[in-house]
Amino acid sequence: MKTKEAGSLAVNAHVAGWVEEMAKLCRPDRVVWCDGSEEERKRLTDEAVRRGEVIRLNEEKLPGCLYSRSAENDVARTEHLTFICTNNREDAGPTNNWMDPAEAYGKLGAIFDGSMKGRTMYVVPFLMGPKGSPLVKVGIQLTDSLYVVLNMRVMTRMGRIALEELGQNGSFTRCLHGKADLDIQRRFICHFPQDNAVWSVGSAYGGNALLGKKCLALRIGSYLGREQGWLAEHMLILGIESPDGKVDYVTAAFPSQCGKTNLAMLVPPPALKGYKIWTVGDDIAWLYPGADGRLWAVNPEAGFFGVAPGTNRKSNPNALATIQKNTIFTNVVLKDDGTVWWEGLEDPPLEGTDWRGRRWTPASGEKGAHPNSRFTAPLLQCPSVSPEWNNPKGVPVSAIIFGGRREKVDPLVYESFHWRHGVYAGATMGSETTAAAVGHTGVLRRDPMAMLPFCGYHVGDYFRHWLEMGKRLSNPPRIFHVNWFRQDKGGKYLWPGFGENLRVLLWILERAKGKGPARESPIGYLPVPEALNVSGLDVSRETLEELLKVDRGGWLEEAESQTEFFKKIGDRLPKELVKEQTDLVRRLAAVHE
Ligand code: GTP
Ligand code: SPV
Ligand code: MN
Repeated sequence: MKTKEAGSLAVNAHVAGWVEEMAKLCRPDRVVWCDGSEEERKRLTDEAVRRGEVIRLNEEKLPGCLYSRSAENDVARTEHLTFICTNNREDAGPTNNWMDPAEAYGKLGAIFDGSMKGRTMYVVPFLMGPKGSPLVKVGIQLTDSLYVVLNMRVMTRMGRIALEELGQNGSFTRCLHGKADLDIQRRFICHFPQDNAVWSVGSAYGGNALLGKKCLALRIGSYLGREQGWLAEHMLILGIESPDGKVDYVTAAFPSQCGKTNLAMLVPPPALKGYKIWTVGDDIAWLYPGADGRLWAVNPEAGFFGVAPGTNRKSNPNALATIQKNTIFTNVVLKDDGTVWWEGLEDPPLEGTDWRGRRWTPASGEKGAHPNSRFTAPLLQCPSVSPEWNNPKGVPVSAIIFGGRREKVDPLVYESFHWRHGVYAGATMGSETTAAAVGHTGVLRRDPMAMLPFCGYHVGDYFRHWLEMGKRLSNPPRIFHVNWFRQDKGGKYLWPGFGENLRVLLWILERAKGKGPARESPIGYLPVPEALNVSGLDVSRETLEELLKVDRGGWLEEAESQTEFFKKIGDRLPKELVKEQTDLVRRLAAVHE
């Protein structure tokens, strides 16, 4: 086996030793170190095209863009095959799958053993977070997938920059990834927070295989955050510039496929001229208490891994502009002219090749793009990218927004009474499941802070950590809850959503500044209908009232179903949250209809 150290890359002995050890296990024909250069991108792309891992798209219409199709059984995260491997089972908590670390290394080691024979092992050093940030982390991913390398290059700050940050002694997350035979029976995504390591085998799908994202930035990140006094969250970060030129920042946690990318890239409707949205991040936020007593947010990523279906010129013009070049499209329809299509983009082509690689026409009655098909694109290509996106310090947060996909009960927006009540609102979030993970869709589940699949330790300790963080902030952000997905009896969305969501954001900002009319209700503060700017909005007064109603019966049932979830958490559930729930039920009971 030859070890190639690309160009002048200086590698510390620690890194070199680990790579050698892993290469001994996986036995690739070659080891290639990635430096992140433009020359390298061209070379690896050519190689991926030659091997059929990706297809080059129409160079005129989509310059620099690639198309990829996954194995049919490998198109979404597999939560049942994802494990937290702490020494003690209790530390993984009731919401995670747990595996004993020794057993996990053994089991996965056996699958990795010799799995890269005839293949190349790429060494991908990467940074999560802006260079020089107090929170920046180095990871090194080993992988036998060129698709993964090309994606990591877009999603992270990859190559030389990461090895420089690491220097001679720094610590890094050891990320081992292999496709093996893509057999779901031999697929495991294992996290070893106590070793700062991730091993993922048998999948090439984004959340399972791009290990900087959900594995490092959220699961390992949340674990480190608890030890070090910060939070790793499944949140977008955006700036709202008002007509007077002042920019305020908010973060929002919605579960997978529940609108983070769309909100992060919002384009104000014509009636709200003068406002501008700046995108800092669309999926992950690292939050830390600043010396000024405020909460600060950093986006650890450098790209978007966004949901394709439903993205169009009207719903998300900024996303569409972002993905015109240097973008990797996965599991969408490949048109015969070398461009792409998905449900909800525009009128369908007469025919094409679907995500399974079969000839497809709109009349076939089947979806052409997989519901979880995705685009991978550089953050910097987004027309609304914030000038602060790479600021090592991050941006100060004025409001935190939680939200889910709820047909009923949850109103359009409410504000929590205080930090503890806001933590309770986040902790008890419910949302209907989507295609981002394998399993049934549309089933209501508790998804605390949108972190159910991503929290790397005991969820009760996680809630405790949130409560403690609040105490460390002399000027904490206010906490809100939104729901863009309320439906009428016919299944039609009551709220137009997308750009119109700015109307809700503006009320939130007003409230965060201690202004904005609201009425107190048992669940929190709600806008009186006049408090929302609805000029030019096609929503009747009746619908608006429905959206802002507190459904007392529904909320009592909601509290009841939260009890089930709380029971599951056991004695690590902070008492403060139980008290919040008791208080909520008491307030609801006191309302006379
Ligand atoms: P992940 O990348 O899986 O974490 O998803 P995400 O939270 O970034 O969700 P995204 O913005 O990609 O939206 C997912 C789906 O929800 C898409 O089909 C969108 O069209 C739809 N969606 C987003 N925002 C809204 C909204 O305000 N109203 C409605 N009705 N649908 C929305
Ligand atoms: C999600 O599922 O929340 C995503 C996509 O953002 S993945 O990276 O696959 O997790
Ligand atoms: Mn996500």
